[in-house]
Amino acid sequence: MNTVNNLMTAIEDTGRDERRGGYSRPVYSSAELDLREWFTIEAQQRGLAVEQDHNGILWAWWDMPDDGRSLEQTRRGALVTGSHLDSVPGGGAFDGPLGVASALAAVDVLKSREQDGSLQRNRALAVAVFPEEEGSRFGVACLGSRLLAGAIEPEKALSLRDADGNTFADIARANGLNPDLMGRDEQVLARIGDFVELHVEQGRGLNTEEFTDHAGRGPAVAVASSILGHGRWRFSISGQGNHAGTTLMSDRADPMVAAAQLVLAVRKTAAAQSDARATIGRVEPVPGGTNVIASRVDVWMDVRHPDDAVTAMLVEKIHGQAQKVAALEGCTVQLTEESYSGTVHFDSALQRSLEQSTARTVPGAPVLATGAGHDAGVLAASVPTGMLFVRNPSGISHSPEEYVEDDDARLGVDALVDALQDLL
Ligand code: HGY
Ligand code: MN
Ligand code: MN
Repeated sequence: MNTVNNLMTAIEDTGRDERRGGYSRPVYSSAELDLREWFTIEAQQRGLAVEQDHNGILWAWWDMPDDGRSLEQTRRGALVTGSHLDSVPGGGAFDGPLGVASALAAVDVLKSREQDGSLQRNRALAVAVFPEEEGSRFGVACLGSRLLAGAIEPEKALSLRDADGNTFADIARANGLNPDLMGRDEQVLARIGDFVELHVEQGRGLNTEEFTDHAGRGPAVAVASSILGHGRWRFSISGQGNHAGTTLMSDRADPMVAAAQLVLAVRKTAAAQSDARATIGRVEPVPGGTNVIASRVDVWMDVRHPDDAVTAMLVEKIHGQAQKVAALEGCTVQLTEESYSGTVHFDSALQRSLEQSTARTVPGAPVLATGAGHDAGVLAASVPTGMLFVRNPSGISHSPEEYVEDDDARLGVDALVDALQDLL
């Protein structure tokens, strides 16, 4: 059977982005569909029963031996692990797929332990793959888990559009889903007793001096404690589209100028607020011609802070600054909140279990908060969830430079196996 490194090698050419570098695997793109196919085959080769639910989430079931109960009864309160396969544009190889590959590799070990009698299972296990975790195609992060948990109205989700104007409803339908059946799914939620997601660490929490041993490398695995509250907002700045050559500098209402000042204001405001993070990573001028003064510029902002009230205050402050710089340029600005997830503290009992099992496998494994959002964060409102992080030497993520060393990936699987065994 494949180890986690073989599994990751098998998909290392899927969805490569020659222009940006790294990988671009938007949900329901050919690249992500190829990864779904890879997952389905690998899971079926392990004897797992693969199903897709109404929200497009894949579930690979390691069911219990037949004991007279119905299949549905044996699946209630199951142990679930897994992650996502979609990526940000030009993303790294590990964000998402490492959790899925590690779950498959963990099933190999757990199955062999059941065979040799060192594992007595009390419940079913499932490996889940959540669609649109990054929100890169339809703009809302964790769209699949939000639909499952009822954290987004199906109508809003179905009307989301991608850059080509396709609605999520159309794309879901084209991929065999029935939009009318999407939304909170009590039956699927009842099957999740605990959800444990392994994920590449997306910061330097495992590489600071504090955790570095004599070999200059800290422990390879950490247990998650919380997820920073985070949201996405869109500023639409409108001015007067015009000719770059015939329009005098004194005759302009150029939204690009206001957008540039907004970017600087966001950096300044967030840098002045401890623990805050605010980013503008996407600016789209309309029409976007070199010899054209834009008529409109859309600017997307990502703001995060442990205290939801502070996040709201920061957004308000930046909104005021946007209105000011827009007015100075003879432009107008409209602000739209696209998504928001409050700060999440993981289930304390599950976190303790993960700490105990991880202490056996990776002594000194720390407990880390994360600034990155995850499906485990969205599901935390409905079921107990927890996370394990695997060392990323540079801490860089959402970038082609995201990296996990083979040995650390294997240690991550060892930690996941022990964590799942304790919970099974
Ligand atoms: O944006 C995030 O934090 C996550 O990677 N979706
Ligand atoms: Mn990500
Ligand atoms: Mn991720």
